[in-house]
Amino acid sequence: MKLEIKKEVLKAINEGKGVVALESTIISHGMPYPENYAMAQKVEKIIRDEGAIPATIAIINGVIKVGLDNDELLYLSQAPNVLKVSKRDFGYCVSKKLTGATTVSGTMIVANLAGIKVFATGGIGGVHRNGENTFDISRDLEELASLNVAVVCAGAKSILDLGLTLEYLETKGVEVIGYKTSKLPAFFTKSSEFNVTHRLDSAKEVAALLDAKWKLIDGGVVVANPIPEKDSLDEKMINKIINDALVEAAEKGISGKETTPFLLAKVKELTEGKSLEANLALVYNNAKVAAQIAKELESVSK
Ligand code: PSU
Ligand code: MN
Repeated sequence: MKLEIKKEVLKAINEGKGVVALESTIISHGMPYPENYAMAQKVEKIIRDEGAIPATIAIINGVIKVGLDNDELLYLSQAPNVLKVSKRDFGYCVSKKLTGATTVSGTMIVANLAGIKVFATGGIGGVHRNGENTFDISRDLEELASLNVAVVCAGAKSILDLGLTLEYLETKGVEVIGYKTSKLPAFFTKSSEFNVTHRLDSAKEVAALLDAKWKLIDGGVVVANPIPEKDSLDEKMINKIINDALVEAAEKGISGKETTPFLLAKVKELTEGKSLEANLALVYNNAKVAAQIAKELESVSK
């Protein structure tokens, strides 16, 4: 695949400076305009404030971009019919010269080709509830299985089956690190009933783990960073809303790649915007930790 890497990003990669990849499905499908545009700019600023370089990844008119300028961010935030691009969509999107927003899996593929090791997002995809029957398992988990990219996220939403998601990640050999926690965060809430594989308490330790792992074996790492306490939502309220959203999705026969965007939009609607605020807070928190890890990696891998 041919990539167009923004100048400052390429320079940072070549000099071994900290770079943080950012996905774009969260912009096009995860949040409404104008909040999505403000979010996309603010995460980049947070990363810069930590001394690292942000690289938002997307496909603009068929060109795979690593690092977007402000006009491109704005375009992606407003453009109708932006394609949601996971691994299976690259050929179509590029050959038809379409605009596409990369999911966690799509972003990992591009980040890996560009040589970016750290990636910040909100939540990863996973095994959907009833996935044992529908086979609805996000491609995100396959890319985590094989690519040397660390994904800093707030765990996964309980629109998914978190237990099955962890089992799948274990089968695929993905280390799921709790950042200052032993419990898997559940996106809107700080924890779930599930344990992570290992807990680490600093960006330095995470960087050391990545370095040690990648000297031996290939594969992704999940850095599960809980939403800050003050921003987390009430667990009972959010669980009820997620259940209602799941019932509605089943009634409407939503399936395939529409499932996750449908559930996200429904949760947002039913929480009257509270979920959006929480979503923003956790993304900013993840960007900060990802930038710190990227900075620590600068010294560790020399
Ligand atoms: N979960 C969220 N917010 C998101 C997504 C997931 O809480 O924006 C997006 C990410 O881009 C993720 C994708 O990679 O949805 C997963 O989609 P699917 O379940 O269709 O694989
Ligand atoms: Mn799916």
